[in-house]
Amino acid sequence: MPFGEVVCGSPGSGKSTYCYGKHQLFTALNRPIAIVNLDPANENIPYPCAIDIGSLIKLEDVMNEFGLGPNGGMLYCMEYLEANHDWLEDRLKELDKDDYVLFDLPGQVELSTNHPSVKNIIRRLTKSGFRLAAVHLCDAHYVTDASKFVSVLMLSLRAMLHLELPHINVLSKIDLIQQYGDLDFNLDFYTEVQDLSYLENLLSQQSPRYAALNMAICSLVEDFGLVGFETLAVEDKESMLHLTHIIDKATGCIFVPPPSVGQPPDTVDASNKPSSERPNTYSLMTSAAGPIRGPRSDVRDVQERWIDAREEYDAFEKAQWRREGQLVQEEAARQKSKIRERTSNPPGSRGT
Ligand SMILES: Nc1nc2c(ncn2[C@@H]2O[C@H](COP(=O)(O)OP(=O)(O)O)[C@@H](O)[C@H]2O)c(=O)[nH]1
Ligand SMILES: [Mg+2]
Repeated sequence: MPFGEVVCGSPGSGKSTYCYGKHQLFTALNRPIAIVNLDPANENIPYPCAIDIGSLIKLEDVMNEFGLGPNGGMLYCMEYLEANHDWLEDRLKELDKDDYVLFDLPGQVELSTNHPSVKNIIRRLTKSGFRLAAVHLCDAHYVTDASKFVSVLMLSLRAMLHLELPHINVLSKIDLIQQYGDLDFNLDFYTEVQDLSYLENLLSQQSPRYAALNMAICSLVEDFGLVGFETLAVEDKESMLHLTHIIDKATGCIFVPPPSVGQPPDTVDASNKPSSERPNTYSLMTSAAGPIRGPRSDVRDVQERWIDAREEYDAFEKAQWRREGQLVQEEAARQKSKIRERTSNPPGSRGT
C-alpha cells in the first residue's frame, strides 16, 4: 500500500522546495521516496523527478495551440491529465513498491478549492490503494496581517472540504516571519486557531467597513473546528522531522527500516549489533502512535527559535557547524597521515 502526500498551496508558498527538502531528509533516513511533478509550469525542478507531467503535456504547447493564458492553460493541462489517468497510473506502477510518493501540485488555488480535476485524480489514486495526506502550504507572512490571516483560514478550510483527504495546513517559511514585523499575538494563537474573537479590534482598525463580515467568516471557521496549522522552515531538520511525524500519523504510515543484509524481507533486525544501532522495530507501533516529542514539536519552541531568540540560535548553530567542520577536517587530516605513514612504511617492509 503506497503512502504519500499531495503537496498543494498558492504559487511561491514553497511546494517544490519542500519536496526537495523531503527528498534530502528521506534519503538521509534511508526511506525510499519518489517525487511526481504535476506542475507543468515548474521550471528548473530542484529535486530528482521520478515522473514529470512535462512528458505528457507541456503548458507552452497548450497556450500556443489553444490561445490560452497561463491560468487557462494550466487548467487544461490538469483536465488533460485527468482524462489520461492511465498514463499516470502506468508510471506509478513502475515505481518501487516501498516508495513514499510526493505529488507536487500547481499553485493555482482553484485546483485545490473548486476545480474538480485534482480532486478526481486524487479519488482515483485513493481507490487504487494510495494512502495520501494533503499538505497545504501557506506562506507564514500572511499571519502578520489580521485580514490576510482570515483569507488564509478561509482558503485552508475550503481546501480541506474540497480535497477530502487527511489534511495538514502548514505555515511555510516560518524562518522569515520576523522580517515582516512584530506579531500581534504569540505564534500559537495563529497555529491553534482557538479564539478568533481576539482579531476583532485589529480587523475593525484595518478594514472597518468589512469588520463584521470578517468576524462572521472567523466564527464560521471556528464552528467547523477543523483548521489548525503546523509550521515549517525547510532547512531546519527538526522542523522537517516534526512535520514528517505529523503526516505519518495522519496517513497511518509506519516506516519499518529494511532488515540487515542476509535477513529475509519483512523481518525485524535480529543482528548482533548493539540495540542503539538497530532500528527499534519492536516498539514501532507504540512510538508511532505515541505523543510527538522533539525540539520543534511545541509551537512555543518554534516561536523561540525563529522569533524571540533568532539571533542567539543562529549564532549558536553557526558555532556548532564550525566545530563540526573542524572535527571533520581534523579526522580527514588524521586519516591522510595514517595512509601516508602506511605507504612510506608498508607492512613487512621491516623484515626485508
Ligand atoms: N527562507 C525560506 N525560503 C523558502 C522556504 N521554502 C521555500 N522558500 C523559497 O520560496 C521560494 C518559492 O519556493 P518554491 O518551492 O518554488 O514555491 P512553489 O511555487 O510553491 O513551488 C523559493 O525562492 C524558495 O527558496 C523556507 O522554508 N524558508
Ligand atoms: Mg513549484
